[in-house]
Amino acid sequence: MKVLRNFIKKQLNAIKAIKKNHLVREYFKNNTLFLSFVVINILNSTVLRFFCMRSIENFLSWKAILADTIIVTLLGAFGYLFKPKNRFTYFFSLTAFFTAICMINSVYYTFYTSFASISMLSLTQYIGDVGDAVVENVLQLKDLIYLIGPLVLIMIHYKLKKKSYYNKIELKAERRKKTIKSLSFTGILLVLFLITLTSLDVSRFLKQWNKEYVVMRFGIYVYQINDLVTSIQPKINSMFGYDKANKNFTDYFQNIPESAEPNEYTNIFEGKNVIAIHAESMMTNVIDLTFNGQEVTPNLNRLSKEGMYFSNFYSQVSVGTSSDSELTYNTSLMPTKSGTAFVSYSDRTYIAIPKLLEEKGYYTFSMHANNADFWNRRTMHKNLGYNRFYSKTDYEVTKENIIGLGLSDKEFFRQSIEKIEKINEKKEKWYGLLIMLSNHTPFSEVEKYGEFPVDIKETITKEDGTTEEVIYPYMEETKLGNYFKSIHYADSALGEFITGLEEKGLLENTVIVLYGDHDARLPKKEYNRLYNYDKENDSTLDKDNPEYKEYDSYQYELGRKVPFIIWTKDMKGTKLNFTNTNVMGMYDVMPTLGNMFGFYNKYALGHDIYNIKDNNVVVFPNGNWVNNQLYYNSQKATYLPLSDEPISEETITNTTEYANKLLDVSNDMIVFDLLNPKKNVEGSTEG
Ligand code: GP9
Ligand code: MN
Repeated sequence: MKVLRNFIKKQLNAIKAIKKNHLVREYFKNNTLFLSFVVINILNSTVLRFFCMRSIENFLSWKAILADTIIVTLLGAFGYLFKPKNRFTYFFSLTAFFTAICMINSVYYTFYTSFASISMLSLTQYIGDVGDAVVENVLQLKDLIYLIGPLVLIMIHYKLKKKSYYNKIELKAERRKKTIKSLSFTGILLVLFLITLTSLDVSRFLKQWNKEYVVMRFGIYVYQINDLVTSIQPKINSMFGYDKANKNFTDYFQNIPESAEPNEYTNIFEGKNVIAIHAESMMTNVIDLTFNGQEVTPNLNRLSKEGMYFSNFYSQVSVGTSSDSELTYNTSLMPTKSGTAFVSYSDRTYIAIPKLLEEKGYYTFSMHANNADFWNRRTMHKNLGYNRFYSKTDYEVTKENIIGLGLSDKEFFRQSIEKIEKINEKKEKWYGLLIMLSNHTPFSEVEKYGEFPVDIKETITKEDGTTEEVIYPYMEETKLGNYFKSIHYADSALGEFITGLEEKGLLENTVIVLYGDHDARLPKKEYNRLYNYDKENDSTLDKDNPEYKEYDSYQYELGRKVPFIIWTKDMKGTKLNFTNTNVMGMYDVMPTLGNMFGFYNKYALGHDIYNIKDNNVVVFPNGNWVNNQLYYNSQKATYLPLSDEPISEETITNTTEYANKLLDVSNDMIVFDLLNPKKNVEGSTEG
């Protein structure tokens, strides 16, 4: 009986399979054109990834293939709305469009090791610069490979025509049904795709600047659509409200003087060369921190003690992290409220440190051994006025000298010195911004940082007089512990850099300016362990323990301080060698340095710290602010007093209003391009 039942079951399954196969075959036969269209365009996108990112996991990335399928079937589905005889024109036009996207990106990638953006193409200077080169490059065979797709589609079309494929009559209802069926299939794929997205995928997709990642996970077609939306968004934002924005802007700056108010630091560095160091994730809390008597950052400590050190300095970044910090440092403006200035508003006019120094006869350059399109720096550095941006392709990067995101800081600095030496030979005065990279989250390549234990070693004397070494793990194997190892490496790179510059005589007439770009972005509990370690139990002290140091969200937020140092080799022991403890923000750098080097930007949002002194307020992009008296959390409308001075409600209200106004004006200046002299007379840099 059982045998018979199994036999019948098997036969039924076989019939089902045949029927299924038959259906599949039928489907293929009736939809040859649509399927060819789908396959051709997915293949083209895959070929593009193959030429650009030659690892199997990249070009055969199933997420990208799925995303390509979604876009192609989504648009393809509407082809069924046409009568069969007109469908080829629709599918072919789409294929031509998709092929063009692949070809343009293929050519672009050869030049820039990145993918094309519509917003960049709208920059005429860009087209001028690469125009000839593009024409030459188009002749490369690999960029023509994509044409095979449309050619194959034409061939299929003629074959089908011969077989009278287009002769059948389809009623409107049938055509609509087919469209809905294909759209439903796309919908299922879309759900599948969405549920597999990680938060990193989503965040990178929204920010769009890590183009390789977006193409790898979302395919070239989704990338290009996303790029179109991100390029249009700033235009839409700036369509309404110009008059109001312009009025607020004019009001805000009407009482600001036309030139700097002099103080005892005016022009002290005029004519000197500058090396500005953008220290990735460097925080103030590492200064003077030791483990087992070893300094975490001996070189940073030395610079802070020999130079002018600002110990109460804050970075003011938003989602644009490194790029926001570069924006605020260079222009004294705040990050934008939506998008990031570097990516969404790279075509706006900025008054920036390099531009103003160039006007004073400086040669200006920036150096960063990462992909030039990271954070859209290629475009933005040019816009900010850097005469030359040395990026990854200007450096020798081998497998052995990579840490984290790219070239190790030690190697970066070593190769940069060679470049600076050449610049120094040719240029009379120069200013360079060097952006470090190795000390970047997740700080996991511990083996590459060199030995730096972050445990506690104690020698105990036993009753019999013998000694024993006890080791408590403390920060070992923690994220913050790894951060200390990483920053120890970065600090050692910094030390080698200073020595290297000295050896080449490049410190003689040079001012070093160093800023931490933002905090290490590590969870609060990591700091709790650092400050409240219970070594006996290898855990964190209880809150009711008398030794327990409060580390709540206020301490955490204030603990995000980063160092800012101005140093020259002969500053030690002079009147410039001291620690300034007044609260100061990244937006105060431009006015403070401006006074020292002799340049001025009326439209800076920060202040020269030596004019504003202890009256300063640092506004954060989320509306929180801090001054010497208190830290105000505007979201919760609560504050933490920082001094014994009484605080009035009125001061809080007025300062919060000031903070909001400043953020609005800053955002408007960027979004409405108010510093563009062509659009706005008030914003002219002349006069
Ligand atoms: C990338 C580097 C890091 O080149 O500057 O950027 P971040 O992740 O810190 O914004
Ligand atoms: Mn950074």
